[in-house]
Amino acid sequence: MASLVGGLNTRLIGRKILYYPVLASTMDAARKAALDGEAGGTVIVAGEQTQGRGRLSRSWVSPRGSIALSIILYPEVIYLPYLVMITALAASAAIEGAASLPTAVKWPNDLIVGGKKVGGILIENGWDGGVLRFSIVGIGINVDMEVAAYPEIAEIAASLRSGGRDMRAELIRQLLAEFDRLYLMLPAEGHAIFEAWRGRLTTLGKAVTVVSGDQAIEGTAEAVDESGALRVRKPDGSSITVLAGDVSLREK
Ligand code: BT5
Repeated sequence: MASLVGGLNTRLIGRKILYYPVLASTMDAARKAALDGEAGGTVIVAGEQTQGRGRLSRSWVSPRGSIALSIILYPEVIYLPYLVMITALAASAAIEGAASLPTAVKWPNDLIVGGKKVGGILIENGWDGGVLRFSIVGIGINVDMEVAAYPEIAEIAASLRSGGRDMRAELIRQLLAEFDRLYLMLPAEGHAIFEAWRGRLTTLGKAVTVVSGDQAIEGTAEAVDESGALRVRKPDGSSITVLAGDVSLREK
């Protein structure tokens, strides 16, 4: 992991990086570490995950070579809406920097290259009564993954290609550096972060289907607000506001 830490000159994020060749999920390892009082900004990296997960108990394909990491944070509650925005901005900038590929963000948490999903973001918070104890920010990015080998995602996913160099380390370095920079701008610069995130979204103006449980609602993605929620205008003129944790979105 020395090559990962080398050159990383951050103030908070990645001051400590713990690398595990195999984990069930970096989310669980990070949660346990947070409960044990691990320092804020510590990053848990897995060489591969055997039970990587997405939102709503979906599974995340996370073989060797891909990026799977979780960042332990102890944020103020008012920071929470910005975490997914910061993560999306940092990850997309890092993909553009390390892989030289234009990267978009599909609301709420998909990293998109060439119209396909190359990465995803998962944020889990630890609450104690009404008190926020910690947040775990998880990021998965496909590197040198043979997407066709995984039928369940073959149609929707894509992978970055390292071309023999250590792209994974470079990408993680850039991601953590940018995350550090943005996170330390909170709370004062929250609005600027929101504006930058909104500018990266491919979703706005598109026809979408919002899927929640067995319900599917069609409409046009109209706007996002600073809480991160998406407003969808339905054909009858009424609108609904949906929160990131709860729904899937299909863009047409
Ligand atoms: C996400 O969930 O996109 C969040 C993924 C977060 C993964 C990271 S890896 C490090 C940390 N540790 C973990 O255990 N998780 C985090 P969601 O929006 O629910 O999307 C999940 C859906 O994406 C699945 O149902 C599949 O359709 C698809 N999918 C699964 N694996 C994929 C992959 N490797 N690439 C692209 N799409 C994938």
